[in-house]
Amino acid sequence: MDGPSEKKEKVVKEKVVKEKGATSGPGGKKKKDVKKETGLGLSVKKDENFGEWYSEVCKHEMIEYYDISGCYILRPWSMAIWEIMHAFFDAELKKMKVKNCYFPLFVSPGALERETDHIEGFAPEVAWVTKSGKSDLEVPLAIRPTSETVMYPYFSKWIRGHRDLPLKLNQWCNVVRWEFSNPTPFIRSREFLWQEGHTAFATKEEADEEVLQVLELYRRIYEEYLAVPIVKGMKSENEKFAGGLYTTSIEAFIPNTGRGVQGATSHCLGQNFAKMFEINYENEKGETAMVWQNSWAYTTRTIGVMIMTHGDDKGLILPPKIAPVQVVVIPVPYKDANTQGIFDACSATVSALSEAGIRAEEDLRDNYSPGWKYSNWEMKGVPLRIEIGPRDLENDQVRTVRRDNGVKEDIPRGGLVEHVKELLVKIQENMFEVAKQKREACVEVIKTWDEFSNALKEKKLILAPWCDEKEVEIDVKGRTKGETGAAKTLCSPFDQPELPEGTLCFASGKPAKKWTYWGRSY
Ligand code: 87F
Repeated sequence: MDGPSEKKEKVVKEKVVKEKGATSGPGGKKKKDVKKETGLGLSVKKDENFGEWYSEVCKHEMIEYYDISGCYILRPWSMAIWEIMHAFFDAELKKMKVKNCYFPLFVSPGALERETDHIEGFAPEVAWVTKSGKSDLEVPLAIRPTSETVMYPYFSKWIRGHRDLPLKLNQWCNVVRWEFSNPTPFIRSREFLWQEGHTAFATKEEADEEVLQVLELYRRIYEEYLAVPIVKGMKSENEKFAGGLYTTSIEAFIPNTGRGVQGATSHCLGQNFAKMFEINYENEKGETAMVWQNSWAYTTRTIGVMIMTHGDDKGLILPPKIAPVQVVVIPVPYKDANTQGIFDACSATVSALSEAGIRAEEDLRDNYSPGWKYSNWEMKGVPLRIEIGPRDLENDQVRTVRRDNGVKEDIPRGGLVEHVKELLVKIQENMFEVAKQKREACVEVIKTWDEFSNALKEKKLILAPWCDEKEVEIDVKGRTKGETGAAKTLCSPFDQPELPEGTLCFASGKPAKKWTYWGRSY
């Protein structure tokens, strides 16, 4: 259903002239560059050069690279995805009676150093402001890498009696961690957006319950919204947040690179911070008691995991539930056709869909051919395209084209809204199922060191019986160190397969205590 080809050619030329004027001096552009600038297709395939593929997909309206390494501009298309996740999660937090707040960006050295144990390992990543204008600041200020040391002095001030508990706060903000390893848009950036929840309870039981309640919300973001399958589990001693008691996480897996990726974490901090920051209260018996605390976060990394999971050689594929535009309606006029009639049918379709709560948009631009528009919206990942041409107008129908599997259907215009609703649900489910099957195909259950080494070479998500000893994990890390990073534990899944009596640890030969996922990771 492409439009006339001369028109497409003309558009290509116009775009190139514009770009040339804006970005380069005299002299022609190479053919590949022309292709890129027009937005028609990617220059590399996902399976051939994953890194370059990912960067090209991100650069298509999600991200703009910035002149500071590791910092990226989130363009409206990715910001809109973040906002949809924000709306879901924020509403859930309100149901849990968590209150939003905002603490300052800057941390005084005194506050930061008050808690040395957990900060120690992270110190090289803390960015500092040392000057205002040309003069040195009297006291340099840290930029928050996380807000424990910012918030907890005030928890100590605000919590006095048992009636002040539980205290459940959340903030949506940016944080800065001056990473040195390989920056990647969304996945590892020096500044990123997140929500950080910090809560305090009278009892450990309440804290334990909330850890899992929040982890379940994180699972829902990944599985129900982003259509990314995850594993819920417990972090090892070596991988948990050092300042806390235990860390739970959800873990995703990227088949193309064979790497695990931590999707979000929910920590029980125990009473460690309460001790350091003197967060005490008077209990019902009039005695002084210490609070139990949790903290939990998910970040804009979610978007990167989703892109990596679903994208294909045509670009992004967005699950309907997080797509800023769920349906794009494109007119396909021919020279002698009733162009106005087609345009009106497009607008009427968008109105009907919008009224039903579907995020729909029309693309009536007259300086792009239908074919160019198809590619452009495919690249942006819009889950469903509706085409309306002269024949469709005549037959009172539209053509739907699914982004996830390319399936085309001609649908009568009566009943379209219901049909589109169903299609969006099907696309969402199919994307999750396909992603799950791809991940399942990567899981390898191993019993011995040799099997482990081979599975690692084959980029598998490894499930292994383990003795759960910190030294053994450190040893495995040492033995697998290479250019692509060492293997480590991802998590011990809550959903444990049976561990027969006498099963031995794959790495130490000691009795195994649990099944644990291992792999290289982001
Ligand atoms: C980098 C620099 C300084 C991670 C850091 O996961 C400090 C830190 O404390 C740091 N990188 N962390 C751990 C963050 C733990 C915790 N904070 C609240 C969370 C959830 C949200």
